[in-house]
Amino acid sequence: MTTSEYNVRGMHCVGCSSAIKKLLEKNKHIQEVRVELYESKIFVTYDESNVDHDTIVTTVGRFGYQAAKA
Ligand SMILES: [Cu+2]
Repeated sequence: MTTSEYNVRGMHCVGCSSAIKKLLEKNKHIQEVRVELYESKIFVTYDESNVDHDTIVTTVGRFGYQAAKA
């Protein structure tokens, strides 16, 4: 497991942050998502042999949010 930090654009409220968290945590290889709403950051803990940077960015992007590795 490893944890990566991403800056997320377009995340404005608790609804956004919980949507992002739920969406990512549907992936069984993602163990935990911690959201810092006011810093526009997420911290994703995942199994790096099954999940990569692109998977995380694409998943978040599906709801119209733009994630970039911090
Ligand atoms: Cu929102």
